[in-house]
Order: sequence, then structure tokens, then C-alpha cells
Amino acid sequence: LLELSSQDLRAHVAGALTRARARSVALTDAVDDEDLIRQHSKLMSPLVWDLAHIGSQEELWLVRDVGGREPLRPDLDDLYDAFQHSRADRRALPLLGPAEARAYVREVREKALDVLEKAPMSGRRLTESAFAFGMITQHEQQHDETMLATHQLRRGEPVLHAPEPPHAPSGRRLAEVLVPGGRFTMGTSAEPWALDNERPAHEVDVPAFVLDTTPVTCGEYLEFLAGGGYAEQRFWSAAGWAYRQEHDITAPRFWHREPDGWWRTRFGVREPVPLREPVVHVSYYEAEAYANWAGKRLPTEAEWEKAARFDPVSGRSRRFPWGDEEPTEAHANLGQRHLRPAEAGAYPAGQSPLGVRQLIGDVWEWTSTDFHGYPGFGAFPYREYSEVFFGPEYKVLRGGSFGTGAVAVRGTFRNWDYPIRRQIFAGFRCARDPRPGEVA
Ligand code: AVJ
Ligand code: FE
Repeated sequence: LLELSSQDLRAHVAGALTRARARSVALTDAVDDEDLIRQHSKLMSPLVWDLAHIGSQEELWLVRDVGGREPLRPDLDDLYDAFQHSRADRRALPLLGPAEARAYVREVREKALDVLEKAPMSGRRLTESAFAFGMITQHEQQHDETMLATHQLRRGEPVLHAPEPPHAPSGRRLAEVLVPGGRFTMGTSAEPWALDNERPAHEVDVPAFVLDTTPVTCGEYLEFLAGGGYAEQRFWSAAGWAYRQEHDITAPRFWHREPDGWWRTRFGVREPVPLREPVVHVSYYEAEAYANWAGKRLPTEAEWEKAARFDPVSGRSRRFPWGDEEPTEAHANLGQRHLRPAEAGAYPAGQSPLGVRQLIGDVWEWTSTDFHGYPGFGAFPYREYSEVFFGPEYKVLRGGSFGTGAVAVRGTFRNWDYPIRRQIFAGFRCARDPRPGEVA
């Protein structure tokens, strides 16, 4: 990215901003005004809040900070500050209405594109300006994924439509692979749009482990249900069992038991639970219980990243499982191109050198690691991006989902959430220690 000429860099940034905006517009134009201001769940903001928040952050970081321009709407700073108001409280704020919010984000975008035309795109300021544009592009895509999760929570007729994802190719495939032990480079100091928590690059020794080549499917998860997975405390951690009991959780979110089997609701469509598709909308605690039931465990974050980035031939950590090229439609199910995960085993072109598939896209994958800064972590551009979340109450998720924008995920990207959360597009894959004799 930083090797592009300043004109090409401007065009690249403008393209990424425009794609994010097309998605935000599609997500907010899909419903009527009443739906935009409604709070569909206390876990989520009204869609109209996300929209204006996207504009407000863009005003702060691009128009004011990079561009040094006068504030457009300083009166909005507090309203759209995520730390001032919890999601559940945002509905009651004197928010911009749908038409005002649309006009506001358009006006901010015009100014931001003007800043982009005039910003120093070479020399020392380049890295900083390019990062600010990258951060804001990713921020919009992250809120687009959040808005997609809000769509999943809304009731009513389907309003979003997309083609079906590809099937998995037929033929035999290994169910698990051995990832050899040894040091690898985790995190990055080079990726220009990496956020603070992905930095810096550092060496980690990861002993040999065995990893599933695909995420756990709904069909496999149904065996856990049928095998008493939700009924037997021994599969659950203490915190997980308390949560399962308190909320009487007996299946993934959006699943319903009918006389003829298990069904689910997906963006307003009722359909039989698809057996070959990765399970989605499970909490960390359910993932952990499944892994225990299966005689396995969840991967650590370092294991996940080693499987996704380490090239055993060169010994180098790459940007993506398939190499260093940006994701294409052939590599991964990203960006809401499809409205569901693809069958387990799909996207052979996106597999890692060891044959691990769908690490990027389809479903976010719970890891067993708490969210912390890497050795040498430094917060930027503000502590609230990630540092204030470090600690044992958040678990790290990796790899992105079908709803994650391609610019907002990579082999080093770290997401985090509470272990009880199920409205996000989260699934998991299992790992285990090698058996005696399994390591050469
Ligand atoms: C990285 C997805 C946890 O949505 O809370 C959006 C991203 N940060 N606005 C979130 C984010 C500020 C963040 N996650
Ligand atoms: Fe935000």
C-alpha cells in the first residue's frame, strides 16, 4: 500500500471508502424510517445511530484531525460517542432523524474526500494520514457488520437478499491437521492498516497441536445437542454452566425446535438448520462445552494465528492463509456478498499451506485467549479503541465472518467480545494436543 504513488494511494483509499458507504446505504435503505429508529434489541443501537456515528467518527478523524478543518457539527460529538451512552440507552437520545443522518454523513464524506485530495500523501505524514483513512474505512465496515447483526435481530419480512455461497467441493479431505511446533512471528509491525492491538510483531513459541480443517458444522453441533450437551454440567465451565442455567439456553440463538426437527430464522427466512454449514450464533461458553464434549478444546489465539499465517516452507508469517494477496471472491466468504456461511470445506483456494480452510470469512472463531496487549503494545490513536477492553472479561475472536468487510480482517486481526454474546456471527473450530507418537 505504501509503495503506491500518491495518486494511486488516493484512488485506493477513495475506492475503499466508497465501498463501505455503499454497504452502509444498502443496510439503512433496506428498511423504512420507523425501523431505522427502532431499537430491535437492547444489545444493539438503532440503525440510525450507527449511521450517524459512522459520520461523526469520520468528521473527528478525517475532517478535523487529518484535514485540520473546522468542525461541522461539534454538538453531535457527545451524542455519538460510544463511551458516553450504552447501546440500550441510545434510542432515548435526541438523535438525528433518518433524513438528517443521511444528509450529515453525505456532507462529512464530501469534506473527507476533499481532505483526501489535499492531504500530504508522501513523506512522514503519509503513514499517519493513510492510517487514519484506513482506520475510518475499517470502522465503517465494522459498524456495517454490527448493522447486519441488527438486521438479524429485527422481526418481519426479509429485506436483504444475496446469492447463495459456493458449495464445498466433493472429495475426501482431512478432518484435522498437525501444525508443527516451534517459533513463529505473531502480530505485525508492517501491515499499514493494522490497528494498535495487532502490533507489534513478536516471536511466539507454539508447541505442536492438531487443528480441525473446518469450523464445526450445524450437523456436528446437533450431535452435541442429541448427546445431552446442554443437559450435562460436566461439559461446561462453572461460568458457562451458570450462564446456561440462568438463561435456559438449549440451542444456538435463532434455532427453534419443531416436530419435524430443528429450524432457524436467518434475516427473516425460516429454514431447516443446514447440516453442512458452520454453526453460527453460539457463545464462547457453548463453543467450550462442545469442545469438551468432543474430547477437544478451543485453539488459543496464538495457535489460530500460526495456523492462519505460518508458512512451513519459508518459515515466514504471511498476511492471509493463502499468501499475501488481498482476499478475492475465490479466497473467502466476506463482505455480506452472501447472507450466510458457506458449507464447511468450501473455498479451497483460500486454504492454508497445511490445508486448513475458512480461517478467513464465514464465521468469527472463538479462541480460548483473553484479550490483552502484545508485548510492546502502545495505544493509538486513542486508548478507547482497544486498551480499555484488555482483561479477563473479553475473549478474542479471529478470522471474520460472512459479514466482515475485506478491509476489516486479515491474519493478524483481533476481535473481542464477552463470552456470553451470541448475536455476533460467531462459531468456532476445535483443536487438541497431539497424541503420543503423533508428532514426528
Ligand atoms: C472490534 C468489533 C469489538 O464494534 O465494539 C467500532 C469495533 N470500535 N467502533 C466494536 C469498533 C469502535 C469494535 N469491535
Ligand atoms: Fe464505532
